[in-house]
Amino acid sequence: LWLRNSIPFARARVGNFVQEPPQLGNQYTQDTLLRSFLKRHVPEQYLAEIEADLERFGQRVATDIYDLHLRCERESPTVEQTDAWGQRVDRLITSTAWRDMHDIAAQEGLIALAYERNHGESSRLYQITKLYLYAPSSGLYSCPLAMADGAAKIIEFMALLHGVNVAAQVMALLHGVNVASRCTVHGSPAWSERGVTTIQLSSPWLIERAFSHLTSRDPAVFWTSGQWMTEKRGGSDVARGTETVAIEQPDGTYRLYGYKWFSSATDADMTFTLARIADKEGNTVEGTRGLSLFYLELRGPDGKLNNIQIQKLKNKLGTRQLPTAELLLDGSTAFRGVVVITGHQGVVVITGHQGIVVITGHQGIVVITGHQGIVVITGHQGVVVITGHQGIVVITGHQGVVVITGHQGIVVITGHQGVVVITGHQGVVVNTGHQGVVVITGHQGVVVITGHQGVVVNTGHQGIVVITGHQGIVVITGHQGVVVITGHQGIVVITGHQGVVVITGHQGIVVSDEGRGVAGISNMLTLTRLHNSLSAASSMRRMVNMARDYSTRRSAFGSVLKDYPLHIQTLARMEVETRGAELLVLEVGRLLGLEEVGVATETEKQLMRLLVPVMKLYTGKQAIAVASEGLECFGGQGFIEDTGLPMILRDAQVLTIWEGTTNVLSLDVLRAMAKSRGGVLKAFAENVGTRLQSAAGREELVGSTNKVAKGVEDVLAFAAKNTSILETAARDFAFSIARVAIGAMLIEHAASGVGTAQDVYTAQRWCEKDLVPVLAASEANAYSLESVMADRQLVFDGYPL
Ligand code: UCC
Ligand code: FAD
Repeated sequence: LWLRNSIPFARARVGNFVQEPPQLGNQYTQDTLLRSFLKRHVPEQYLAEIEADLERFGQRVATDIYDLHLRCERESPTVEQTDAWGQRVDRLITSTAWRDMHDIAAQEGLIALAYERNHGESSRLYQITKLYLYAPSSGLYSCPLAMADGAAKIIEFMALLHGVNVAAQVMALLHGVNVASRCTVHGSPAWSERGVTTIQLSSPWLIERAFSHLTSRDPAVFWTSGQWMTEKRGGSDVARGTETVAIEQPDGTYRLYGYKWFSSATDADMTFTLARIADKEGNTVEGTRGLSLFYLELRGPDGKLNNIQIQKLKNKLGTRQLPTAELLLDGSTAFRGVVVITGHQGVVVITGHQGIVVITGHQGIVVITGHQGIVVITGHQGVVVITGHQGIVVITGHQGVVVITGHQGIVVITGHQGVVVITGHQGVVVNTGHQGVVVITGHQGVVVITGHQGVVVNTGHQGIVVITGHQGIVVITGHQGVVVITGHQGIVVITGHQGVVVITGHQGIVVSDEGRGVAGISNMLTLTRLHNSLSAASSMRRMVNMARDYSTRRSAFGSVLKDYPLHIQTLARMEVETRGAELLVLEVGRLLGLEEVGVATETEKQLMRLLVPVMKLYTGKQAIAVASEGLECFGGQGFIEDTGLPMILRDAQVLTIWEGTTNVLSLDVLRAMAKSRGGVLKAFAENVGTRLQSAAGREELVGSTNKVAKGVEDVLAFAAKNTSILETAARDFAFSIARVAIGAMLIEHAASGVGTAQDVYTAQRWCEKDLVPVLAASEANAYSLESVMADRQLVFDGYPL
């Protein structure tokens, strides 16, 4: 008996020692670089509020959100293709944890923050920082959020084009004069003083009411987006890979037929995708010129898929939390034009539009005439007049007067507290059953009227909006003035406006003109690549934080790990990599924020075009290396799935593949150089110079500064001298830009008012690297024709080619 009780390994007893697991602390307060970066860049007026939110959120991502994160991996999605009776249903089953992530994303404003612009030029940085904290605890919900952000960006982007003054047009419209004529006169001071914003746009494509959903903070309203580019033939080379065809329908919509080989957002509400428009004979244009961009919603109001079949969910190395599927598009309805107007206080007049109109939270007058499509108006307080309409009208939560005449379609009016007049309809009227005038007053319920031909007018506003001949998307939010849009064929997004906006006769830059699909989706790529990089940097940060904590809890050979200089050196090297990636991502996020509020310089815009692919390709590689090294810091436990650690490495592996592989992004760097005729490199050199200049006189940084200065010279000289081999050298060249750029940023940060001794040390360590690997490889003759041939022979040695 004595023996049985005293031996700790008998029966159910497995020994007394239990290793303390690593603990997650507050992910914001523990991140000194993140805090000092914000302190350096966020104006005083916003800093305290942002910091308080991040500190609260930094705790959440280490506690309740982290628990959901682990559950998302354990309860990965499945698909039920048929019901019990064999009926094809393609039901995607996701975990409650995954769906909770959706709600949290909305409530925390993880997309909204960037578009509300409540924090000026720091709005985007604030959002990026919050996402940075969130990503490693997101159960990969960061992925649908990336695409939602990219989709919102596509829509918003359309607002930045040419200036057009239209004072005369505004007055003409106000006085009922024909407004269809074009006007491209630039702004007169009189109107500028009154806050006139003029925008000229184009692009003959329809879209939907996505923007307000994508940027909502209400979980019931918030949408995520997909991004369907990859098909079986190719994901990098979409120009040759895309086989999906789009067939135009008599109502102006399109039906898409194709096979999307990877869809990581099968539970998304909407998506942007590429297809080739077939002409009447069924012919399509090959190559990139044949690709157009389409908007589609995945499910109808009944929840049924939009003629989409989920063929299967992919069996993946990582990202198992994500419902990545192969999708058959079998006549999915897609659109090429949408008008979205939210939070407006004025008059809206929309005429001759062919698409979808969504107006929410409006306080004013809306007039829509000659429209052929769908109109949705919610939360309106004013007058709505719809005439000559051929489609569907839905009006909810209205408090005012609605007049609908000559309509041939469906009208649904709910929650109305005012007067509704519907005249001249030629169809079915539910609730009234007449064929003449319908007047409904003091109604507080639902009115459904079908088969009419109508229009919409609203009052109670503080201004005027007129939109005519539109074929695209218009989003106007927070407006207090006059907006006139005529002859539009594209997307317009106007937010936080307090003046006059006139958009007229635009046919300039296009997001999705026929054949401009790749250029159209490139805005989305910029955003998703930024998200990819912030996920890379933050997964490195998470790994380092966990390994650092573990080093204080784990003992070996008689000491805790933290007391072994060799182990600390390993952690320190990981920390330097992490800080480099983190700073690069924060800088690009900051630059994007400047661009979005219109204060970025031309140099900064050029720099961003260069740094986005560089950042994406470089941080992806770093993330894999740090995740791998990090797992080793936990010894055998790092290999055990239940710890939640191996998933960091498995998920990091995708960061270099999706959103463009390393080589493809290296080639994108060359594309950016070619398109800007070297402008991006010039901007890069100028920017590095400015950063280094800020460290002038800092003795301890002189060595590092000299190395980076030499590095930028070498990069420029290499590009100038080696144009013929640049493609072969593209990867090393892009790595060189990344290392030099990060070096300059680390030096600048160390030398700034917030820099610490650790920042100086990080900069020094970083600059000890080979900053320009392309030079060493070139000196070793790596890009010569002989080497290319030798590489080929080596690779295929023993292989029957
Ligand atoms: O993988 C995907 C989703 C994964 C899940 C989401 C993860 C988000 C992060 C989450 C973190 C947890 S979606 C699939 C992503 N696929 C790609 O990234 C495709 C990679 N391949 C490329 O990037 C290629 O370089 C292509 C597709 C862009 C090449 O197409 P083309 O048509 O052959 O290229 P062109 O002819 O050179 O360019 C066509 C136009 C040009 O405009 P113009 O004619 O005005 O000069 C280009 O300048 O597109 C323009 N363009 C760009 N513009 C091309 N790339 C860009 C760019 N990056 N920025 C601006
Ligand atoms: P390929 O183009 O076949 O590339 C193979 C190799 O060739 C790569 O190493 C590449 O770098 C190299 N290569 C290609 N061209 C060149 C060249 N010119 N010079 C030198 N090297 C070259 N796609 C979507 O559209 N939507 C999604 O939601 C989505 N989700 C995904 C989820 C996961 C988990 C994964 C793994 C992928 C997803 N993808 C998605 C697809 C992804 O974007 C593509 O796989 C990726 O862009 C690469 O394309 P590919 O598979 O055709 O590779």
